Amino acid sequence: MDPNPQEHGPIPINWADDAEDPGHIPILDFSPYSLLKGAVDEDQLQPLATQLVQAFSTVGFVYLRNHGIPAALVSRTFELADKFFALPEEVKTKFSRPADKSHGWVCLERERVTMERPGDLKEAFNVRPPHATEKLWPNEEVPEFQQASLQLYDKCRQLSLRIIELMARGLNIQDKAGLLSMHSMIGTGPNGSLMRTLRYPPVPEQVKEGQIRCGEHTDYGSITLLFQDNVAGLEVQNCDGEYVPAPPIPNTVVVNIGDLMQRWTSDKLKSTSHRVLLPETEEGRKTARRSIAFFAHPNMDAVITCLDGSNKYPPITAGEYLKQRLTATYDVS
Ligand SMILES: O=C(O)CCC(=O)C(=O)O
Repeated sequence: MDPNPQEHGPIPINWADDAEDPGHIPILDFSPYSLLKGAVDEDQLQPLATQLVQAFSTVGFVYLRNHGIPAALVSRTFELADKFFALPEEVKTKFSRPADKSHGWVCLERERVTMERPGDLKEAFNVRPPHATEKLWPNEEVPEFQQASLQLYDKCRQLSLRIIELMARGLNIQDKAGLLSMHSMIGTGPNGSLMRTLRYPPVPEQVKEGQIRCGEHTDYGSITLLFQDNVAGLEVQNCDGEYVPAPPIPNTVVVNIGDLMQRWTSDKLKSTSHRVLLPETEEGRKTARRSIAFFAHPNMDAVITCLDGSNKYPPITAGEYLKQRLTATYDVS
């Protein structure tokens, strides 16, 4: 495997031009490349790769079944995150995300993912192993949270790499190993990949004008994995630009393309806008919603150069791109 493929110029790519607009979010069976699968049957991977690229080049989102991340680990992480979020504000503050790091607690309304709206009605606990010091884990208050979070982070890392590998196959990228090696430091080194447990509390009596649970946005990186609890709310823009529900489907993970991957593939794969509105019913407004998102990013020093050699976008390092996007999200004053 070439450790620095980005130094060797664009990776050749042959685009398939026959993708159809499915008009909804496809649900794909990932069992041929499940994390639980011992021996992989290569013949079964190509159809899955084609379906993935078809979905990502149209709606930009898929649901995957049979992905191999244990449901029990996801539920356990949700439960432990609930315990953390239930702690008093002054305790959670001890674990606040430092300004120069991505790991730690992010309080309600701290993030504004769209400039047109006030801060989101959500709180989050970010997990970014290279930025996590022991002091930033609530090990006394919620003893197993760190272990479960790190286990889930690693499963998400493994699944993301399998998805990226299949995308490279589906796109006919010759140097598939090169694309993968640009994600080699997820969780271990200079790489912006982040997992976050999210909690959208019951909607307060007073909300600011235009305030919702998570404003319209696209994700920044390569791909995102999203586990939803059983409370609806996620909406995804369809090919006509309308937001349509992406409801929770048990034992699936939602996967979508991020902006950097769209740029990398010269807009072949779509980074689609999504949001979480406030529930309309009184019952819904009293109910909290939870999700866990894993944002897979390339290594910070990976130079993102259009894979088709088109130079549609100038090369940029993943690190510089992430810095620009994070500054826009957090500098809300
Ligand atoms: O909670 C959700 O369903 C969506 C979260 C999301 O889009 C994000 O955190 O970027």
